[in-house]
Amino acid sequence: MYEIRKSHCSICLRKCGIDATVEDGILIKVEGSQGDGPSGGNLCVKAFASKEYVYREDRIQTPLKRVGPRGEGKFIPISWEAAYTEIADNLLKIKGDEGADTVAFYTGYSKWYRPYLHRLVHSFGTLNYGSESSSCFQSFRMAHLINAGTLSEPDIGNTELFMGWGYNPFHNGNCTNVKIEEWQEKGIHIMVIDPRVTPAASYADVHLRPRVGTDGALANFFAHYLIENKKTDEVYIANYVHGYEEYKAYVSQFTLTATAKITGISPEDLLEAAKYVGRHHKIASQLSVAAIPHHINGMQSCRAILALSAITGNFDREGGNIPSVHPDYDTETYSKPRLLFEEFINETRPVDSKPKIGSERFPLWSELIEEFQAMDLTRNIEEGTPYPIKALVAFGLNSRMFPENSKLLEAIKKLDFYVDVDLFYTEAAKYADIVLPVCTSFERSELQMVGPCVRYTEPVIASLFESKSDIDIICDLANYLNLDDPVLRKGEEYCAKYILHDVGITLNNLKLSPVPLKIPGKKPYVPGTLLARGLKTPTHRYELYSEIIKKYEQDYHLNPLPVYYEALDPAKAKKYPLILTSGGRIPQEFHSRFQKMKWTKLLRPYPALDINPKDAKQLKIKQDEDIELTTSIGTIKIKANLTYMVPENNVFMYQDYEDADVNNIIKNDHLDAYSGFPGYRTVRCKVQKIKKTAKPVEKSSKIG
Ligand SMILES: Nc1nc2c(c(=O)[nH]1)N[C@H]1C(S)=C(S)[C@@H](COP(=O)(O)OP(=O)(O)OC[C@H]3O[C@@H](n4cnc5c(=O)[nH]c(N)nc54)[C@H](O)[C@@H]3O)O[C@H]1N2
Ligand SMILES: Nc1nc2c(c(=O)[nH]1)N[C@H]1C(S)=C(S)[C@@H](COP(=O)(O)OP(=O)(O)OC[C@H]3O[C@@H](n4cnc5c(=O)[nH]c(N)nc54)[C@H](O)[C@@H]3O)O[C@H]1N2
Ligand code: SF4
Ligand SMILES: [Mo]
Repeated sequence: MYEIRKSHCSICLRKCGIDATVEDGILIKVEGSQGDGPSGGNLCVKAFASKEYVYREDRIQTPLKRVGPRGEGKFIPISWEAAYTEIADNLLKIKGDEGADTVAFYTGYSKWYRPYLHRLVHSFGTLNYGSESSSCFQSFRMAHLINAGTLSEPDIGNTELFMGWGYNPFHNGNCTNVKIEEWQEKGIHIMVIDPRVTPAASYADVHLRPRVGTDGALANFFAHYLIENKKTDEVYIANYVHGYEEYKAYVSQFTLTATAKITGISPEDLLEAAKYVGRHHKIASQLSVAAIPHHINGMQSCRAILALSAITGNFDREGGNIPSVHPDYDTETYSKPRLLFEEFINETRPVDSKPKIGSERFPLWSELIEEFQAMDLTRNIEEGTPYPIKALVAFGLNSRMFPENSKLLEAIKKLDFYVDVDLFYTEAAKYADIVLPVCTSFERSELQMVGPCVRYTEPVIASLFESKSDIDIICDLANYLNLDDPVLRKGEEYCAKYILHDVGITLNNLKLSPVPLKIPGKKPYVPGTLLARGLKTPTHRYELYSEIIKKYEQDYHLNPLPVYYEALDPAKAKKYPLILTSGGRIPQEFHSRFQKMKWTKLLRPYPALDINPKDAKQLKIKQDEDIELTTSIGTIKIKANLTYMVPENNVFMYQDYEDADVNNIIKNDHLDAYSGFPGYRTVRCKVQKIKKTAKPVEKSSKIG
């Protein structure tokens, strides 16, 4: 007997609805769920691989206790009771001896349990909660907060020109929001700014291909052109913008000639593009939360791009960039009623904690972001300053996402105690004292926002082996640690009811509904509201000159204007003539998670470096040939993929390959001083074919 049950995909953020076919307690098929979630019943290749994902052979089956040296991977299975007791004993001892702040809590990409983990960290008594967002999204958010005090998103449906900076939705979540054809039918013009030729670029009316990491210069050039040619909105600027004169003076250096030299785009194309932008009034911009910030000038480039919406009068205006409704942030702009995630997280926030990890090195990050900057973790453990981290509790730590990750693993060896909670038996798990097994979205309950709706999915199969849901583990830990947190200690459903408190939907309503329920009485945001009320910046205006950054100008040499500076790593250009850009998404991979998936691996079975055929010809490299990719700190072996999609002198590859770990050859101090983000996408390198060494002639032992 089979049954179709409602579930959802939890691989990426989009939470596409799934109709799961289950037979005798086994997941046998997944299909998109019509009318559930933004995908409208579509699923991408990753969700279609759900069955293999759920039943992957390397899933952790029971709690484990390490018995060999860290990293060797020798464990014995133990009971949940024994694992929890050991964790609680160790963490409470470290807290008692050294203070709660010496325990760091970390989460990898998964977002669904984050408010619960964040609350646990607060209840434990520290602010040392960090995540993969030290390399994703938050730098983009910082730029928004600095400029406008809030996140914003493009109002594409009402715009005249959509500018997509590092925009290729076909590869990052393709089953959902690719509406380019619809927009074009409505007469919306599209400009894509991407060094590569991509599916999205192929639709663009204008495709600009700047050298990677030079978007800030391009944006400042557009600003200079618009100002010079009186294409700005002077009334808007006078009423709502701060620092315009300083900005105007600064961007004047981005002349046609200077910008052509920086970006590699010809002066003629630059001028054409600027004129094209200037012909439009309503302009909406979207920028990648990864590709633009993943340079050491990334935060300021985001600011420079966003600034265009202020000088053209497009911020908080219909058809421009509208303050956005992010469920986890921006309580002010998030239209009510809403889920109480923010209150849930902050109710137990400690008041007398030490500054978060990375505060001394990245004070701007520390002021704006509610997390520690994880790119400072390795240094902190090694140097023990300003105070030492003694223990790490990680939910899904994929060490391979960190630059020079072998150093992170070495540092982890020095910790007094380390717990890792994951689905799979990863490299980082091998270093843990205790490893806990979690289950997939098909095996757990979960409350979540899906656009303007809320949904509660329940398990469609029993959790495999002895695995548990992350939230159950977090609530159990609150009990074993004897925390003064009655909410968390009452378990997942009680917490869900707390979070739902204000929206007029009960948990029972949700359990009975096959589709997500719209939050009643939720009012859509009216553009202009925030401008009229005054922005949440120090001057209550849109800050082209940032009063927040000004505080760090003298001691940290941070610049309050959206300045452009070179992003390439300073290795010698002569020795490393090519630029390495690692990270462009490929549809069938998802960071570390699909590396061992046989089905999706069929689409690209081995790690490959995309290289322009002209560069390949010069290097005498052929398609699929084995090559070496070398940076100033190391070499990996990989196969060549010859493609005109990538520009000359610039090689691209995806990250997270076990046998070709690109992040391990990127220096861990190649970081953005404003955000702490790694410069994954502007690294000097060289490529060469692997010289076939002649096989040594074996000496015969029988000398005749
Ligand atoms: N299939 C799949 N989907 C994913 C993920 C995944 O791993 N696999 N990861 C998820 C995550 S965590 C994230 S953050 C998002 C990221 O998703 P995206 O924001 O789409 O990021 P990328 O695909 O890395 O880059 C988008 C485009 O930016 C271009 N680009 C690279 N460098 C530059 C630059 O300096 N300037 C400009 N203008 N363009 C540049 C690239 O060529 C690429 O075409 O995807 C999410 N979705
Ligand atoms: N070179 C380069 N490096 C990059 C990037 C790049 O573009 N280029 N992108 C950066 C970005 S944007 C991101 S977001 C990061 C990727 O962020 P990562 O954190 O590296 O992402 P994943 O590998 O998807 O997941 C991390 C771990 O979580 C585990 N996991 C999966 N689901 C769950 C769950 O429900 N519970 C628990 N406890 N664990 C779970 C996975 O098995 C994995 O071990 O990589 C960053 N690194
Ligand atoms: S876009 Fe793909 S991976 Fe992301 S939730 Fe939807 S089906 Fe899953
Ligand atoms: Mo990301």
